Amino acid sequence: MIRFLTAGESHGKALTTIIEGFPSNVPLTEEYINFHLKRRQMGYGRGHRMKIETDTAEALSGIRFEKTLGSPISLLIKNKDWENWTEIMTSGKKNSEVEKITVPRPGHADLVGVTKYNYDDIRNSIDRSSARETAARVAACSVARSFLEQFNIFVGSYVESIGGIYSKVPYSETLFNNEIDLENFNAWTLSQDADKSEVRVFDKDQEDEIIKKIQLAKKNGDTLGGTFFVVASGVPAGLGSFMHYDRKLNAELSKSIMSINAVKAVEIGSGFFSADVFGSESHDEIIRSGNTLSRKTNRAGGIEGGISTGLPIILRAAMKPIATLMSPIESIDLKTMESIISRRERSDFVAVPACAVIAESMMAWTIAEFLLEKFGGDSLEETKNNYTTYCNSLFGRVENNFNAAIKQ
Ligand code: EPS
Repeated sequence: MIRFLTAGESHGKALTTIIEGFPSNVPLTEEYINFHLKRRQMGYGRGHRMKIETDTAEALSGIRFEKTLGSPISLLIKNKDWENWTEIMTSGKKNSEVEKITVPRPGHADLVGVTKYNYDDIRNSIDRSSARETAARVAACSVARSFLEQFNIFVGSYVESIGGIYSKVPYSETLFNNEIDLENFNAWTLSQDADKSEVRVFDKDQEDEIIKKIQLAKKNGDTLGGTFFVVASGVPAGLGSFMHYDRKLNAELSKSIMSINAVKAVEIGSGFFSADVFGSESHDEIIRSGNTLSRKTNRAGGIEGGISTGLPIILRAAMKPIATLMSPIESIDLKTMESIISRRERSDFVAVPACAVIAESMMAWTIAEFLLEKFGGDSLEETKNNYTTYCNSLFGRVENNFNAAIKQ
């Protein structure tokens, strides 16, 4: 029902996105989009490019008087760096002085790109496969975020580890054990806290250790990856389905996070841990909480049978180290087919904090997709009516269908 496309090369004129399918009357401003774009640019260990750019989206269509029109929304993010690349990235004639890149960086999309697209210059691979494209995604997904906020659905994230440095007090336990005030929990507060740290962690000692490790990586011309959590609160029970593989919320969420550059693993709830323990230690006991049904714990990460349970959605992902190394490793020069030390290219040393922000955006998009699939609507008001009717009858339905004799 909703979709977006992005276009743009990292060192081209601009990035653009077209977003289609959102109902009318969703509040949306350029400031709101730019706020999230700015968050994507932050984090200790980013490269020089982030000093050049101040990513801002210009709304070209689909928004009037700070509300969506229901028409396609198009956004433009200009690349300030373009002025330094006009010769190299021109859509016009090639200047014979522009050198071809012939040495692929291990771990990047350079070699697979030239092989698949029959390029004679690795620059063609580099520029579209660059994580710069995620700026357009964050802009596009801001529409989904703003839409979800109308339903009290919030998404937040924090970094769990960088370079193998974890906190001694893992916050994820609080989430899995439901040690939060579920009624009032707002996942955005996780981001608000995380954003106070240069590496988006909650633990000051861990932050210090991580920064030291990033400094070491920089000194050695090396890079680091890490893990992060993305959490959504306020998601009603009943999004997704077990009826078919591509209707499962967990499957689609994994796909959207896996689509982010350098993400190599995604886990829902206590994922890999649950593979090591007894069922009795893994599953969440069902309890009555007031007039609703809930779970004692949330190891399932808010999804059972591909359907949201009404508890926070908890997703964890791993990002591999950035592939561009300032002390490069071995590769092959495609011009000579001889072994050679790979080439340098300006890049980040660490981008895990930014990756978590991008993952928030992608999670928001996927949840918005499922919400709209379930509740439909051409205007925000229509979607809200459908949503409210459903939510009001949600738990009454179980009681009625099973003739529950409720002991007060
Ligand atoms: C990025 C822009 C890029 C890189 C980084 C992310 O800018 P440039 O290539 O001009 O330095 O800093 O891209 C990668 C890490 C990558 O591997 O492609 C951005 O806007 O996020």
